[in-house]
Amino acid sequence: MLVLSDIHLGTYGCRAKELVQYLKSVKPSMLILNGDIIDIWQFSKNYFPKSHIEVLKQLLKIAMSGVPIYYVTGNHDDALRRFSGFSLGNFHLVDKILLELDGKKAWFFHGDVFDASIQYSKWLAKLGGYGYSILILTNVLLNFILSKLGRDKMSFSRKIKNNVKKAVSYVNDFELSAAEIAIDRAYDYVVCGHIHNPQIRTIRNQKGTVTYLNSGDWIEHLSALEYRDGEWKIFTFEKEAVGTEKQPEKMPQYAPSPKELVKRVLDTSETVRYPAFFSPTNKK
Ligand SMILES: [Mn+2]
Repeated sequence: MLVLSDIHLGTYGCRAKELVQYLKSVKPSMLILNGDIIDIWQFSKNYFPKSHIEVLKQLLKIAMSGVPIYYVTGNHDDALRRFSGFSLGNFHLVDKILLELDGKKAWFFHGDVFDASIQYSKWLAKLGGYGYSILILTNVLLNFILSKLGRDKMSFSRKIKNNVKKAVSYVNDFELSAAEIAIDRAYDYVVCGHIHNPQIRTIRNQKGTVTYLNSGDWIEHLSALEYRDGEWKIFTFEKEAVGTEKQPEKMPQYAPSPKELVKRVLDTSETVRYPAFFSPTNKK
């Protein structure tokens, strides 16, 4: 079984080429996509390069081969949540999975349910790479106004630094929250994504023990969770092996020119026959 999360297709940070290489190298018996696969928040129709389409192609290939796929919704693809429960063949769209895994109970969900400050981070995330410069500019402007009003200056960046300190404890709080509920419910494994922090860790409290797992992400850690013969393992892509490309990829040309479209529509070189594949007389 393979667990992937936080791929963030459609964003500049997504390391799609490496992921394609990884997907080509594995043959999972089951695939769990644990949220934030296609980044619908930050999705821009101006950025969806070939390698991102290739990721979708590889996922489709796995689906077509009959492997059960569970797409667990995350906060960056929360637009899909209104379709939760949708199934098509071996593909299932869900908000969580309870899985019996070699006699043990495993609980999979993305993890943004713990994120109380989600609205704030959503706002910051949308600003993306420009976020910091916009922040500084706003700060300069604000301090100008404050000084005109004869009031004290404020520092946004100090506030952000404090937030980074908080972020460290946030990861720990997240892991403990997930583990605590999982222990209460007597699960053996709790598997999340969301915080971009690959992890396999045993967490204990007065009530019991659970194994907390996180599949990490494909922006920074290039990681996945692999389960085989009762054993969990974190896979990490060797970045050195591929050579990182800094240059943004060229976009494929989607839309044909009007002239090209006319040529395509009038083209007679291919004919589709009906009935072709589904007629019993055509069966060998
Ligand atoms: Mn997330």
